[in-house]
Formats: sequence, C-alpha cells, structure tokens
Amino acid sequence: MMVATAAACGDSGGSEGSGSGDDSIVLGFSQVGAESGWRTANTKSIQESAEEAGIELKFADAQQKQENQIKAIRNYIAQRVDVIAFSPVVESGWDTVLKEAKDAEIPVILTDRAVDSADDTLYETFIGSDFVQEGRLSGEWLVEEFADAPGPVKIVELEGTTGSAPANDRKQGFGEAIAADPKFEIIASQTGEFTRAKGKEVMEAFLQAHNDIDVLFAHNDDMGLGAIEAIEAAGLVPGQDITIITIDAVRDGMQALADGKINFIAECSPLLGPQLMELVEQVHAGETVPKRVVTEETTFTQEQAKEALPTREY
Ligand code: GYE
Repeated sequence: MMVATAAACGDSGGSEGSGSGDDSIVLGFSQVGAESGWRTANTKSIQESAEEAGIELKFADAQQKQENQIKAIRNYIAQRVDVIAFSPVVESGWDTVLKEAKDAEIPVILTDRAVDSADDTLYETFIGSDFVQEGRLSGEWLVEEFADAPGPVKIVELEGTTGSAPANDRKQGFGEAIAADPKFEIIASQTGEFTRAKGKEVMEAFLQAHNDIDVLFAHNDDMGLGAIEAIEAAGLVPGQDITIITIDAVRDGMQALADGKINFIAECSPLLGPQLMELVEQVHAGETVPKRVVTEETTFTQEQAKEALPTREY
C-alpha cells in the first residue's frame, strides 16, 4: 500500500495524529519538492521505510518554497504529531517555527539539509551528507585530472537552490579544492535551482557568453543533464569538449557517466529513509541520539559507473 501524499503545502489530511487510539508513531514530514531524481528517490525511501517501520507518515511537498514548509510544520504542530522531520529548502529563517515545535514538545529531526540556527536545541539531530566534502572531492578530482593541462582552466558552475545547504557547501568545498592551483578559474556561476530545465537554460546562456569553457561543475546530476542538452545543441561534445563534474549519482547521471557524457560524479545518497525511521523511533522513546548522523558515500569515474550501474538502487 502506498502512503498518501499531498501536493503543495500543508496537511495531507486524514488522521488526527497522536493520541488517537493505536500506538503507531505519527511522523509529519515536510519535503523540499520534486525538483530532481535525487528528491524522487529520497521521497520513495522515506515513504517505503515509514511503511515498513509501521510509522504513520503525513507527507507534504513544499514545491521548493520555505513558506510552504513553515505552513506544513505549523499544521503538524496543530495536529500534535509525535515527531516532525523536514528537509529545509534553505538554511536560514527557521528559528521561529522550530521554537514553536519545541514549545509544543514535538521533537524535530533535520533530514538531508541543515539549518544555520545558532541554537542546536531546536532540533534533535541532523541526518544527511557532508556536502562540503562532496564539493571538495569533485574539485580534487579536477585538480588531479588537469594536473598537466596548461592554464587557464576555465570553469562554469551551475549552483543549486540559492541559500540551500548543498549549494552553499558544495560551492565552498569545490572552491577550496581548486584553490590548490591558480590556473583554475570560475568564469561564471549561477543557480540552476537543481532542475534539468533550469540547468539547460543557464548553460545555454553560459555558452552564448563564453566560447572557451573547459569545465562544467554542476551541483547535481539533473542540472548537468540539462546542460548536456545545451552543449550538444551548441554542436559541442559533452565529456570531451567540456569536462563535466556533477553530484548525486542517480541512475540517469550514472548512465550519462557510463556513456562518456559526464566525467566524474560525487555520490550523495538519497536513501535516508531507514535511518530516519530509526531515529524517529529513538527520539519518540526519549532516547539520546547523536546530534549529527553523516551518510556514507563514494565517488565514480566513467569506468566505475559502468560497473555500478547494473545493481544501482536509484
Ligand atoms: O543533491 C539535489 C536535490 O539536498 C542533497 O537536493 C539534496 C540535493 C540533491 O535537489 O539533487
């Protein structure tokens, strides 16, 4: 059985929340949206593992808007769910609503993305990837790959959603790594909002403004895949004329990597559901949980993608 999902903001309806008779835990989850292959896999992981754990899931899709997430969280508080989890679309601006949850004594778990709140008592734990490290690994690969290339090496960057933790952190990690050699130069950087359509559009503009792009660094596979369409439409060969580095390693990205259109991917696992449900149960039982749970991940070259693809889960 599928768990009911609600479009847009707010309440997915139905149950009265905790205290309604049976003892299954009620979890209110506010998702970022459905912007990427990563997000789709993440939503599926959360829905399936809630079902497996016997946790009643209330799910709301915020369509990449913070105001929708705040509304959803307020709804969950009003419904008196047992635990709230959410993936904050941007890092800042959460203190007020988190304080409301705390006052209502509803524990909050941050999933996938962090908040920049100075008060870490506003949430129980944060489970997700080390985005700085993903950016760093991407930059380190480039520095090594282009070790003997003459400079300047001109890079364009497709950033994720402005103000989001993965956009801020991946940019930072990549920038730190390429600072190893001044020949690396980011000549243009703009948000592609983590979507394929926007990645394509921004890459078209980059290609019009610059005829000497050596490298594309995209903060996720989807933007990279959109950019590949723009590169091909401009008569260039992705992966050869322009070296492409992305992050996520979802199936479509891995396929493009195996096909030689992408050159390197740093993995970011969306399969957070099982660990999240464990944390929900622990927090609900009043157990102490670690403040930070980091996801394990790896990186892929083209050869490694060919090997991994047949058994890839997402
Ligand atoms: O990389 C991107 C998605 O927050 C890690 O969000 C997540 C990012 C992921 O849209 O594809």
